[in-house]
Amino acid sequence: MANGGDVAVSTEALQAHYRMMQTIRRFEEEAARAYAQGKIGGFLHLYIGQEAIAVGAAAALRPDDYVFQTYRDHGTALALGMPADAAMAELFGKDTGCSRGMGGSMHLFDVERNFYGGWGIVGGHVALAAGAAFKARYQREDRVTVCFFGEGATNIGGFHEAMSLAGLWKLPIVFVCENNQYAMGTPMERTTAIRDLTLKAQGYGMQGDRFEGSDVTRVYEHLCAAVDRARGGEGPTFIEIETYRFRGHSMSDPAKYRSQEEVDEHKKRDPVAITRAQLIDAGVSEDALDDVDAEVDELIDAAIAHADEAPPAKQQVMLDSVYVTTYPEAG
Ligand SMILES: Cc1ncc(C[n+]2csc(CCOP(=O)(O)OP(=O)(O)O)c2C)c(N)n1
Repeated sequence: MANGGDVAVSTEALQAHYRMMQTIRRFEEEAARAYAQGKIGGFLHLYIGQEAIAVGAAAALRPDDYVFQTYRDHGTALALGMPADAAMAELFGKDTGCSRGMGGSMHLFDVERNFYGGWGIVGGHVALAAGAAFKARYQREDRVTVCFFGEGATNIGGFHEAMSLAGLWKLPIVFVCENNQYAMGTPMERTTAIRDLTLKAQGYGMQGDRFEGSDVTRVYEHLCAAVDRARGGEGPTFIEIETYRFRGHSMSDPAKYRSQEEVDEHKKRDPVAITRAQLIDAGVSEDALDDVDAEVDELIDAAIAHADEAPPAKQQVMLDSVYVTTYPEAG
Protein backbone atom coordinates (compact mmCIF):
# COMPACT_ATOMS: atom_id res chain seq x y z
CA MET A 1 0.00 0.00 0.00
CA ALA A 2 1.26 3.46 -0.86
CA ASN A 3 1.17 6.42 1.46
CA GLY A 4 -1.52 8.96 0.76
CA GLY A 5 -0.15 12.23 -0.55
CA ASP A 6 2.19 10.89 -3.21
CA VAL A 7 -0.32 10.73 -6.04
CA ALA A 8 2.01 10.07 -8.97
CA VAL A 9 1.19 6.60 -10.27
CA SER A 10 3.99 4.73 -12.01
CA THR A 11 3.49 2.01 -14.59
CA GLU A 12 4.68 -0.47 -11.93
CA ALA A 13 1.99 0.73 -9.52
CA LEU A 14 -0.64 0.49 -12.27
CA GLN A 15 0.52 -3.05 -13.00
CA ALA A 16 0.09 -3.93 -9.33
CA HIS A 17 -3.41 -2.43 -9.44
CA TYR A 18 -4.21 -4.46 -12.55
CA ARG A 19 -3.03 -7.65 -10.85
CA MET A 20 -5.19 -6.96 -7.80
CA MET A 21 -8.29 -6.01 -9.82
CA GLN A 22 -7.90 -9.16 -11.88
CA THR A 23 -7.45 -11.17 -8.65
CA ILE A 24 -10.74 -9.80 -7.32
CA ARG A 25 -12.52 -10.44 -10.63
CA ARG A 26 -11.29 -14.04 -10.90
CA PHE A 27 -11.89 -14.68 -7.17
CA GLU A 28 -15.53 -13.70 -7.59
CA GLU A 29 -16.08 -15.55 -10.86
CA GLU A 30 -14.86 -18.72 -9.19
CA ALA A 31 -16.86 -17.97 -6.02
CA ALA A 32 -20.00 -17.67 -8.19
CA ARG A 33 -19.22 -21.05 -9.76
CA ALA A 34 -18.65 -22.63 -6.32
CA TYR A 35 -21.94 -21.13 -5.12
CA ALA A 36 -23.79 -22.72 -8.05
CA GLN A 37 -22.14 -26.02 -7.13
CA GLY A 38 -23.55 -25.75 -3.61
CA LYS A 39 -20.15 -25.30 -1.95
CA ILE A 40 -21.05 -21.91 -0.44
CA GLY A 41 -24.04 -21.39 1.85
CA GLY A 42 -25.89 -18.22 2.76
CA PHE A 43 -25.56 -15.09 0.63
CA LEU A 44 -22.95 -14.10 -1.93
CA HIS A 45 -22.84 -10.47 -3.13
CA LEU A 46 -20.45 -9.91 -6.01
CA TYR A 47 -18.36 -6.78 -6.53
CA ILE A 48 -17.71 -7.40 -10.24
CA GLY A 49 -17.62 -4.01 -12.01
CA GLN A 50 -16.64 -2.05 -8.89
CA GLU A 51 -13.03 -3.32 -8.48
CA ALA A 52 -11.30 0.01 -9.21
CA ILE A 53 -12.81 1.48 -6.04
CA ALA A 54 -11.45 -1.08 -3.58
CA VAL A 55 -8.04 -1.16 -5.23
CA GLY A 56 -7.63 2.62 -5.68
CA ALA A 57 -8.78 3.27 -2.13
CA ALA A 58 -6.56 0.61 -0.54
CA ALA A 59 -3.55 2.12 -2.31
CA ALA A 60 -4.27 5.48 -0.68
CA LEU A 61 -4.15 4.05 2.85
CA ARG A 62 -1.49 3.16 5.37
CA PRO A 63 -1.53 -0.36 6.83
CA ASP A 64 -2.73 0.88 10.23
CA ASP A 65 -5.73 2.81 8.86
CA TYR A 66 -9.16 1.34 9.65
CA VAL A 67 -11.49 0.09 6.92
CA PHE A 68 -15.17 -0.85 7.16
CA GLN A 69 -17.29 -2.30 4.34
CA THR A 70 -20.74 -3.78 3.74
CA TYR A 71 -21.57 -7.39 2.86
CA ARG A 72 -20.15 -6.69 -0.65
CA ASP A 73 -16.74 -7.10 0.87
CA HIS A 74 -14.52 -9.57 -1.02
CA GLY A 75 -12.82 -6.90 -3.15
CA THR A 76 -11.96 -4.68 -0.20
CA ALA A 77 -10.60 -7.57 1.85
CA LEU A 78 -8.36 -8.79 -0.98
CA ALA A 79 -7.20 -5.27 -1.86
CA LEU A 80 -6.13 -4.78 1.76
CA GLY A 81 -3.99 -7.89 1.55
CA MET A 82 -6.17 -10.70 2.87
CA PRO A 83 -4.84 -13.94 1.33
CA ALA A 84 -7.23 -15.40 -1.27
CA ASP A 85 -7.06 -18.76 0.58
CA ALA A 86 -8.40 -17.24 3.81
CA ALA A 87 -11.14 -15.34 1.97
CA MET A 88 -12.27 -18.32 -0.13
CA ALA A 89 -12.19 -20.69 2.85
CA GLU A 90 -14.43 -18.24 4.72
CA LEU A 91 -16.94 -18.29 1.86
CA PHE A 92 -16.88 -22.10 2.01
CA GLY A 93 -17.54 -22.01 5.80
CA LYS A 94 -14.20 -23.60 6.62
CA ASP A 95 -12.04 -23.41 9.76
CA THR A 96 -9.11 -21.82 7.87
CA GLY A 97 -11.32 -18.89 6.78
CA CYS A 98 -10.50 -15.40 8.00
CA SER A 99 -13.41 -15.60 10.47
CA ARG A 100 -12.87 -19.35 11.02
CA GLY A 101 -15.91 -20.06 8.89
CA MET A 102 -18.26 -18.32 11.35
CA GLY A 103 -19.05 -15.32 9.16
CA GLY A 104 -19.15 -16.41 5.53
CA SER A 105 -19.15 -14.05 2.56
CA MET A 106 -20.83 -11.13 4.30
CA HIS A 107 -18.52 -11.07 7.32
CA LEU A 108 -14.94 -11.08 6.14
CA PHE A 109 -12.77 -9.65 8.90
CA ASP A 110 -9.02 -9.20 9.26
CA VAL A 111 -7.93 -7.40 12.41
CA GLU A 112 -4.24 -7.81 11.53
CA ARG A 113 -4.85 -5.65 8.44
CA ASN A 114 -7.27 -3.34 10.26
CA PHE A 115 -10.15 -4.52 8.11
CA TYR A 116 -13.16 -4.37 10.41
CA GLY A 117 -15.75 -6.13 8.24
CA GLY A 118 -17.94 -7.20 6.36
CA TRP A 119 -21.40 -6.02 7.79
CA GLY A 120 -24.92 -7.11 6.85
CA ILE A 121 -27.14 -4.38 8.28
CA VAL A 122 -27.43 -1.61 5.70
CA GLY A 123 -26.02 1.61 7.18
CA GLY A 124 -25.35 0.08 10.61
CA HIS A 125 -21.59 -0.18 10.17
CA VAL A 126 -21.28 3.52 9.29
CA ALA A 127 -21.79 4.35 12.96
CA LEU A 128 -19.18 1.75 13.94
CA ALA A 129 -16.70 3.36 11.55
CA ALA A 130 -17.36 6.77 13.09
CA GLY A 131 -16.65 5.13 16.45
CA ALA A 132 -13.27 3.88 15.20
CA ALA A 133 -12.47 7.38 13.90
CA PHE A 134 -13.46 8.85 17.27
CA LYS A 135 -11.19 6.35 19.03
CA ALA A 136 -8.26 7.36 16.79
CA ARG A 137 -8.88 11.04 17.55
CA TYR A 138 -9.39 10.44 21.31
CA GLN A 139 -6.20 8.41 21.61
CA ARG A 140 -4.29 10.85 19.39
CA GLU A 141 -3.47 8.14 16.86
CA ASP A 142 -2.40 9.15 13.39
CA ARG A 143 -4.96 6.82 11.77
CA VAL A 144 -7.69 7.46 9.24
CA THR A 145 -10.89 5.42 8.91
CA VAL A 146 -12.45 4.70 5.53
CA CYS A 147 -16.04 3.47 5.46
CA PHE A 148 -17.63 2.08 2.27
CA PHE A 149 -21.37 1.68 1.69
CA GLY A 150 -23.93 1.77 -1.11
CA GLU A 151 -26.19 4.67 -2.08
CA GLY A 152 -29.10 2.83 -0.43
CA ALA A 153 -27.39 3.26 2.94
CA THR A 154 -27.53 7.06 2.64
CA ASN A 155 -31.25 6.90 3.49
CA ILE A 156 -30.66 5.01 6.74
CA GLY A 157 -30.63 6.55 10.23
CA GLY A 158 -27.23 5.12 11.22
CA PHE A 159 -25.62 6.84 8.24
CA HIS A 160 -27.00 10.25 9.24
CA GLU A 161 -26.08 9.87 12.90
CA ALA A 162 -22.52 8.95 11.96
CA MET A 163 -22.25 11.81 9.45
CA SER A 164 -23.63 14.22 12.00
CA LEU A 165 -21.06 13.45 14.70
CA ALA A 166 -18.20 13.09 12.21
CA GLY A 167 -18.93 16.55 10.84
CA LEU A 168 -19.39 18.10 14.27
CA TRP A 169 -16.22 16.62 15.75
CA LYS A 170 -14.17 16.76 12.52
CA LEU A 171 -13.35 13.08 12.83
CA PRO A 172 -10.54 11.62 10.69
CA ILE A 173 -12.84 9.60 8.44
CA VAL A 174 -13.63 9.27 4.74
CA PHE A 175 -17.13 8.11 3.84
CA VAL A 176 -17.12 6.37 0.46
CA CYS A 177 -20.51 5.86 -1.14
CA GLU A 178 -20.22 3.31 -3.95
CA ASN A 179 -23.23 4.41 -5.97
CA ASN A 180 -23.91 1.37 -8.15
CA GLN A 181 -27.35 2.81 -9.04
CA TYR A 182 -29.52 0.11 -7.43
CA ALA A 183 -30.35 -0.91 -3.87
CA MET A 184 -31.29 -4.55 -4.50
CA GLY A 185 -33.77 -4.04 -7.39
CA THR A 186 -34.65 -0.42 -6.61
CA PRO A 187 -33.10 2.40 -8.67
CA MET A 188 -31.97 5.43 -6.71
CA GLU A 189 -34.58 7.79 -8.23
CA ARG A 190 -37.30 5.76 -6.49
CA THR A 191 -35.78 6.22 -3.03
CA THR A 192 -33.92 9.53 -3.03
CA ALA A 193 -35.13 13.04 -3.87
CA ILE A 194 -31.73 14.31 -5.05
CA ARG A 195 -29.29 13.03 -7.72
CA ASP A 196 -26.10 14.51 -6.23
CA LEU A 197 -25.55 12.75 -2.91
CA THR A 198 -22.78 15.13 -1.84
CA LEU A 199 -25.61 17.55 -0.99
CA LYS A 200 -26.10 15.36 2.07
CA ALA A 201 -22.50 16.09 3.14
CA GLN A 202 -23.21 19.84 3.11
CA GLY A 203 -25.87 19.32 5.75
CA TYR A 204 -23.21 17.99 8.08
CA GLY A 205 -20.59 20.63 7.34
CA MET A 206 -18.21 18.33 5.57
CA GLN A 207 -16.39 18.35 2.28
CA GLY A 208 -18.03 16.45 -0.60
CA ASP A 209 -16.52 14.90 -3.71
CA ARG A 210 -18.13 13.07 -6.61
CA PHE A 211 -16.72 11.28 -9.65
CA GLU A 212 -17.03 8.26 -11.93
CA GLY A 213 -15.11 5.29 -10.57
CA SER A 214 -13.95 2.98 -13.36
CA ASP A 215 -10.40 4.42 -13.48
CA VAL A 216 -8.31 3.10 -10.60
CA THR A 217 -5.87 6.01 -10.77
CA ARG A 218 -8.68 8.54 -10.49
CA VAL A 219 -10.02 6.71 -7.44
CA TYR A 220 -6.55 6.65 -5.90
CA GLU A 221 -5.98 10.38 -6.45
CA HIS A 222 -9.33 11.43 -5.01
CA LEU A 223 -8.94 9.11 -2.04
CA CYS A 224 -5.41 10.41 -1.38
CA ALA A 225 -6.77 13.95 -1.18
CA ALA A 226 -9.55 12.98 1.24
CA VAL A 227 -7.30 10.77 3.38
CA ASP A 228 -4.70 13.56 3.59
CA ARG A 229 -7.41 15.99 4.70
CA ALA A 230 -8.56 13.61 7.41
CA ARG A 231 -5.01 12.87 8.57
CA GLY A 232 -4.18 16.56 8.59
CA GLY A 233 -7.01 17.35 11.02
CA GLU A 234 -9.18 19.04 8.39
CA GLY A 235 -12.10 16.73 9.04
CA PRO A 236 -14.13 14.15 7.15
CA THR A 237 -15.03 13.90 3.48
CA PHE A 238 -18.06 12.28 1.89
CA ILE A 239 -17.24 10.85 -1.52
CA GLU A 240 -19.86 9.60 -3.98
CA ILE A 241 -18.33 7.32 -6.61
CA GLU A 242 -20.48 6.46 -9.59
CA THR A 243 -20.14 2.77 -10.41
CA TYR A 244 -22.16 -0.24 -11.55
CA ARG A 245 -22.38 -3.86 -10.51
CA PHE A 246 -22.35 -6.12 -13.54
CA ARG A 247 -24.11 -8.97 -11.68
CA GLY A 248 -27.32 -9.08 -9.67
CA HIS A 249 -27.54 -7.79 -6.10
CA SER A 250 -26.71 -11.27 -4.81
CA MET A 251 -26.57 -14.72 -6.37
CA SER A 252 -30.34 -15.12 -5.96
CA ASP A 253 -31.09 -12.00 -8.04
CA PRO A 254 -31.55 -12.51 -11.80
CA ALA A 255 -31.55 -8.67 -12.14
CA LYS A 256 -34.71 -8.50 -14.29
CA TYR A 257 -35.26 -4.85 -13.30
CA ARG A 258 -32.70 -3.57 -15.81
CA SER A 259 -32.19 -4.18 -19.51
CA GLN A 260 -29.31 -6.03 -21.13
CA GLU A 261 -28.61 -2.85 -23.13
CA GLU A 262 -28.12 -0.92 -19.90
CA VAL A 263 -25.73 -3.54 -18.52
CA ASP A 264 -23.81 -3.71 -21.82
CA GLU A 265 -23.46 0.06 -21.87
CA HIS A 266 -21.87 0.03 -18.42
CA LYS A 267 -19.61 -2.90 -19.33
CA LYS A 268 -17.93 -0.56 -21.81
CA ARG A 269 -16.39 1.02 -18.70
CA ASP A 270 -15.15 -2.26 -17.23
CA PRO A 271 -12.42 -1.14 -14.79
CA VAL A 272 -10.24 -4.20 -15.40
CA ALA A 273 -10.34 -3.71 -19.19
CA ILE A 274 -9.66 0.03 -18.79
CA THR A 275 -6.55 -0.61 -16.68
CA ARG A 276 -5.32 -3.22 -19.14
CA ALA A 277 -5.74 -0.75 -22.03
CA GLN A 278 -3.88 1.94 -20.05
CA LEU A 279 -0.97 -0.43 -19.46
CA ILE A 280 -0.77 -1.34 -23.13
CA ASP A 281 -0.75 2.39 -23.96
CA ALA A 282 2.11 2.76 -21.47
CA GLY A 283 4.13 0.15 -23.39
CA VAL A 284 3.40 -3.03 -21.41
CA SER A 285 3.02 -5.99 -23.77
CA GLU A 286 -0.09 -8.16 -24.13
CA ASP A 287 2.11 -11.15 -23.34
CA ALA A 288 3.22 -9.64 -20.03
CA LEU A 289 -0.40 -8.99 -19.06
CA ASP A 290 -1.42 -12.50 -20.15
CA ASP A 291 1.30 -13.79 -17.81
CA VAL A 292 -0.24 -11.79 -14.95
CA ASP A 293 -3.64 -13.26 -15.81
CA ALA A 294 -2.19 -16.78 -15.79
CA GLU A 295 -0.56 -16.20 -12.37
CA VAL A 296 -3.84 -14.86 -11.01
CA ASP A 297 -5.69 -17.92 -12.37
CA GLU A 298 -3.21 -20.16 -10.55
CA LEU A 299 -3.67 -18.23 -7.30
CA ILE A 300 -7.45 -18.51 -7.48
CA ASP A 301 -7.37 -22.20 -8.47
CA ALA A 302 -5.16 -22.76 -5.42
CA ALA A 303 -7.62 -20.84 -3.23
CA ILE A 304 -10.49 -23.04 -4.43
CA ALA A 305 -8.42 -26.19 -3.84
CA HIS A 306 -7.49 -24.92 -0.38
CA ALA A 307 -11.13 -24.15 0.46
CA ASP A 308 -12.27 -27.53 -0.85
CA GLU A 309 -9.78 -29.40 1.31
CA ALA A 310 -9.86 -27.29 4.48
CA PRO A 311 -11.65 -28.73 7.55
CA PRO A 312 -15.18 -27.43 8.19
CA ALA A 313 -15.90 -24.74 10.77
CA LYS A 314 -15.83 -26.13 14.30
CA GLN A 315 -18.87 -25.97 16.51
CA GLN A 316 -16.64 -25.37 19.53
CA VAL A 317 -15.28 -22.17 17.96
CA MET A 318 -18.85 -20.92 17.60
CA LEU A 319 -19.61 -21.68 21.25
CA ASP A 320 -16.33 -20.11 22.42
CA SER A 321 -17.13 -16.95 20.41
CA VAL A 322 -20.47 -16.33 22.12
CA TYR A 323 -20.49 -14.17 25.22
CA VAL A 324 -22.55 -15.73 27.99
CA THR A 325 -23.68 -13.90 31.07
CA THR A 326 -24.70 -16.02 34.05
CA TYR A 327 -27.16 -14.53 36.48
CA PRO A 328 -27.34 -15.46 40.19
CA GLU A 329 -30.16 -17.83 41.07
CA ALA A 330 -33.43 -16.00 41.70
CA GLY A 331 -34.50 -15.78 45.33
C1 LIG B 1 -31.37 -2.19 7.75
C2 LIG B 1 -31.49 -3.10 6.58
N1 LIG B 1 -32.57 -3.00 5.77
C3 LIG B 1 -32.71 -3.82 4.70
C4 LIG B 1 -31.75 -4.77 4.44
C5 LIG B 1 -31.89 -5.67 3.21
N2 LIG B 1 -30.93 -5.23 2.20
C6 LIG B 1 -29.77 -5.86 2.04
S1 LIG B 1 -28.81 -5.13 0.88
C7 LIG B 1 -29.97 -3.96 0.55
C8 LIG B 1 -29.73 -2.91 -0.51
C9 LIG B 1 -28.66 -1.95 -0.14
O1 LIG B 1 -28.28 -1.22 -1.28
P1 LIG B 1 -27.04 -0.25 -1.27
O2 LIG B 1 -26.89 0.36 0.08
O3 LIG B 1 -27.17 0.67 -2.40
O4 LIG B 1 -25.77 -1.21 -1.45
P2 LIG B 1 -25.44 -2.25 -2.63
O5 LIG B 1 -26.04 -3.57 -2.23
O6 LIG B 1 -25.98 -1.71 -3.89
O7 LIG B 1 -23.94 -2.36 -2.64
C10 LIG B 1 -31.09 -4.13 1.35
C11 LIG B 1 -32.28 -3.29 1.31
C12 LIG B 1 -30.65 -4.87 5.31
N3 LIG B 1 -29.68 -5.76 5.12
N4 LIG B 1 -30.53 -4.01 6.35
